[in-house]
Amino acid sequence: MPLLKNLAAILILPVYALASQSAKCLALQHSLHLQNTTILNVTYVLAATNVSTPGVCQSAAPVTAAPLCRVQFVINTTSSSAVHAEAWLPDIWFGRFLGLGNGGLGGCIDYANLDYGTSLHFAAVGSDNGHDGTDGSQFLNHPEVINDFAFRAVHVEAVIGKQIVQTYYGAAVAKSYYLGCSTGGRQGTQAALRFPEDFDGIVAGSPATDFNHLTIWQGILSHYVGAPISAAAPSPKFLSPDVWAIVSAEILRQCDALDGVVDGIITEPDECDFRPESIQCIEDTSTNCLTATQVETVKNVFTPLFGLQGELIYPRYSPGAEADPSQSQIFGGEFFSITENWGRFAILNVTEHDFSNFGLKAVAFWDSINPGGIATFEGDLSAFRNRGGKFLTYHGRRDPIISSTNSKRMYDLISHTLSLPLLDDFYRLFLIPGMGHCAGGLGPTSFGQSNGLNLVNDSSHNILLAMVDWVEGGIAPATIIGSDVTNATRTHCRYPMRSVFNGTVFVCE
Ligand SMILES: *[C@@H]1O[C@H](CO)[C@@H](O)[C@H](O)[C@H]1NC(C)=O
Ligand SMILES: *[C@@H]1O[C@H](CO)[C@@H](O)[C@H](O)[C@H]1NC(C)=O
Ligand SMILES: *[C@@H]1O[C@H](CO)[C@@H](O)[C@H](O)[C@H]1NC(C)=O
Ligand SMILES: *[C@@H]1O[C@H](CO)[C@@H](O)[C@H](O)[C@H]1NC(C)=O
Ligand SMILES: *[C@@H]1O[C@H](CO)[C@@H](O)[C@H](O)[C@H]1NC(C)=O
Ligand SMILES: *[C@@H]1O[C@H](CO)[C@@H](O)[C@H](O)[C@H]1NC(C)=O
Ligand SMILES: *[C@@H]1O[C@H](CO)[C@@H](O)[C@H](O)[C@H]1NC(C)=O
Ligand SMILES: *[C@@H]1O[C@H](CO)[C@@H](O)[C@H](O)[C@H]1NC(C)=O
Ligand SMILES: [Ca+2]
Repeated sequence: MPLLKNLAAILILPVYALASQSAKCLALQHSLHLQNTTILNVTYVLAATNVSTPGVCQSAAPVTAAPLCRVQFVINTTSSSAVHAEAWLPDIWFGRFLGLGNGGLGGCIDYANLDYGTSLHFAAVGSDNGHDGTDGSQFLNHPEVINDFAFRAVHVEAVIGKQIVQTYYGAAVAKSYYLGCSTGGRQGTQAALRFPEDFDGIVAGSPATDFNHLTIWQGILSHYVGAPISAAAPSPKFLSPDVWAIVSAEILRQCDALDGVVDGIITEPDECDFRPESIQCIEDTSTNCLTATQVETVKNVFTPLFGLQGELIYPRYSPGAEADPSQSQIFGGEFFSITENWGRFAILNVTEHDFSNFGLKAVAFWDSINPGGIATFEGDLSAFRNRGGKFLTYHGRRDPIISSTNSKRMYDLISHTLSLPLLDDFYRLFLIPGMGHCAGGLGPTSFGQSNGLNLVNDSSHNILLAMVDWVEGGIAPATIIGSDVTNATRTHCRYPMRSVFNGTVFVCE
């Protein structure tokens, strides 16, 4: 990586000066005077260890990239809201800032990627997204806590984080990056839309964009299988894991070979026109088949969600994604928890609510409230593009929580809004066949999108390093190569190119 080496030569700190570095770190406790901000603790982490962590999310986190300076702080965003955050500042710093996102409705500092970012010599900052915990209970009657979650936490993390970095190293941040997935993907998109100056390069995966519609769709999917299911009165709409396995086998029988390779991966699920009638029981006594009611459930799941006026609310669930174990979050029999939490605590402002009649009526109502402007479904990225910002996004085609088809829809919205047929000069979407939600799944799906997933440390295989090359060297990634634990690889394509089997390997056309 020539770029990394060049920057290193300029900005590397003298590692022999550990004692003075430690003193410089600890001095931050008193030397930092930042708007609305209280420094809670400063520690110099001398060698790889596990540090204890505040809050309810986890109790400890590994630090592998020591020595580094750990700064814990809180930013009062208003008189009724605050963002807790940590800056991890490695001794060997390449001049880069890395802001991190969150997941679900949390509330949890992304310690894994603080470790990842610092291991690549970024000064990394992560926040609790304005509340402590894994759910949305703290949104109740706290609109400013919702605002932190919807758009503000990542912004103050960038503004205050960069000031801490500058004070510590005595040099301004050279380039600023963002990394996040799922809710983190939505946060990165929101940053580009609302705070285009905050980041030079944004890596925003599997984004929860069009958030209100996404959560409504997830809730309606739960209803398709009869959720909430009670043991006393099981719903005939419900599919047990065994029955889902019959569905998945039939989906592969009908669609696996469409891409030319029978490998369990459906490269383009939007081309899979799945017909569940073939597995409907012929007689009530049949086994290894679905009842007519279950066939109806399955058809509903794999149909896009249309509104009361026939308008598209959200794309369909991807055939193949139902085989990912995390599908049980939506199809396991409970009403989807994020929809329930968001509905109760941010939309309706109640502690209890019966969601058994939840349906399309929610669309107009949730759209009208759109707490904190959470929707994140606008196409005007002109300010971000004009200031030279670069955006990389990716989405697993076997994502069991957020449909990857929505990332195509987002691309098309931006393309339409900016009147650009291709967004290649600043925005690239990589579709990842076989990948589940943010990572894992089937096939070579590791490409540096998160800690532990960069099996090969170079920019052709690592999307964060690819972003560095784009921002600092003007070299945009044409493809991204995924790896798996056996070091098998697959070249992933950017939309609207397609991944096509040429008789030997998949190539992008
Ligand atoms: C990746 O390579 C860079 C130099 O090219 C090196 O500084 C860094 O430590 C490597 N990171 C990992 C995780 O191997
Ligand atoms: C932040 O708010 C807390 C609670 O209201 C208050 O005690 C603290 O002084 C505030 N800190 C700053 C820096 O404004
Ligand atoms: C600051 O961090 C150190 C090291 O983790 C810990 O021992 C100490 O209790 C912390 N202090 C506060 C005020 O949290
Ligand atoms: C951190 O904790 C993990 C899990 O308990 C352990 O495997 C690892 O060795 C620890 N790392 C260090 C450096 O102590
Ligand atoms: C500090 O708080 C005030 C309002 O409480 C806000 O207007 C201002 O933007 C905040 N500054 C930062 C850096 O967050
Ligand atoms: C719930 O509270 C939010 C502010 O937190 C407000 O925008 C919304 O209108 C309220 N919902 C209802 C149903 O009143
Ligand atoms: C994969 O490649 C890495 C880096 O070249 C190597 O360290 C590792 O042993 C390889 N793993 C396998 C299973 O071959
Ligand atoms: C398929 O693509 C690979 C990689 O570009 C190339 O090496 C190979 O020759 C191609 N095979 C055919 C049959 O075109
Ligand atoms: Ca296939």
